[in-house]
Amino acid sequence: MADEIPPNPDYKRIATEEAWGPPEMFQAYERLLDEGIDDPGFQSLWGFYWKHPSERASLIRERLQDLGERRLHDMKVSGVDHAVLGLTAPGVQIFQKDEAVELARLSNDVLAEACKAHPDKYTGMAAVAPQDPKAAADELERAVKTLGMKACVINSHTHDEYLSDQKFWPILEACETLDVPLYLHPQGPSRGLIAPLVKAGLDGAVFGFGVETGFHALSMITSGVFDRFPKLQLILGHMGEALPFWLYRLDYMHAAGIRSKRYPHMPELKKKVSDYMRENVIVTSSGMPAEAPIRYSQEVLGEDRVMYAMDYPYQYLPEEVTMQDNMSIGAAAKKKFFQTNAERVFKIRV
Ligand code: 1DF
Ligand code: MN
Repeated sequence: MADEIPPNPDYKRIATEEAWGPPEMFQAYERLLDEGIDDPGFQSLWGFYWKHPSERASLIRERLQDLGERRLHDMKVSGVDHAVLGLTAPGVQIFQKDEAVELARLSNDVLAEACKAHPDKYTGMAAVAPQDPKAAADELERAVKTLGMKACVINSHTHDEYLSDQKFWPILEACETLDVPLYLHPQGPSRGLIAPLVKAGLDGAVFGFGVETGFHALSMITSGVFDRFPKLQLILGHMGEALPFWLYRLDYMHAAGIRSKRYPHMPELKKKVSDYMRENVIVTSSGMPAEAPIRYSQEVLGEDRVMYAMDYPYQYLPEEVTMQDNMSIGAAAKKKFFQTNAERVFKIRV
């Protein structure tokens, strides 16, 4: 095995998009697959990871379900000091309402136990069932106030519906009131987006996740979510699902569309799209350990809005930690990237 990556004397490494899941949820995934569930994104993703004999699929099945020695060992090997954990995609969002609500509670209880057993190693993000927005808001409150969770994670669309839809806004209101960020994590593209992507083999993390989740985040901005909830902080993985690269065009074309009233239902916003990106969005380097997009995002969003993430176990490559250690950015910016931005965003001290 490769040498262990030693601790860095200048900063702790806090990985902010680390995935896990309880056996109970995966058993329920298996049942959905065996029933032949009509959901192309889920079939593509979990038909592979749960059923496939390849080394990648079996390692991921095992690693996801471990919140103990194996995960802690892998963190040590890769020099990750602390992991912010979220229920893997699509979490409970694939189930019907009652099962989703129940499994969200179970997941949060299990994750809270692990965080309590290893407070120096783990921080938890709460899973919720958007299928029942009121129950989701209540569960988030329970998870934050009694289980000590520090964020809410939602794995993009829920049965093809997006958080731009006001029926979900009680969840966003709860995030704002409880003062916890919302990690909008990818899952497979919704029914209306996915067909050509699956056909090309590009619906997954390779590209389709970003299409789905970048669109989702943008539609939250353009539907006025952040005018209604100005303090809400949205975390996006994968270098902001490419949105930072688009800022100029988004500002120009969004304003042009509004000016000409092309879509009568589209609201005028108080600010430019890029203003919300700079005031309400934080991005992480999950899956994107490359220096150029990290530096670019720091430049356009600010050094306080770019955080490190590994995306264990989907992209468990210790050498990617070294790549990011070695970036030619200043010591202060690097400490923000690896440590202090995450400490501020999740209100933790590592
Ligand atoms: C994959 C990637 C799967 C990510 C994930 O959850 C995930 C993958 C199911 O490689 O299929 O979280 N990711 O965030 O890049
Ligand atoms: Mn991920």
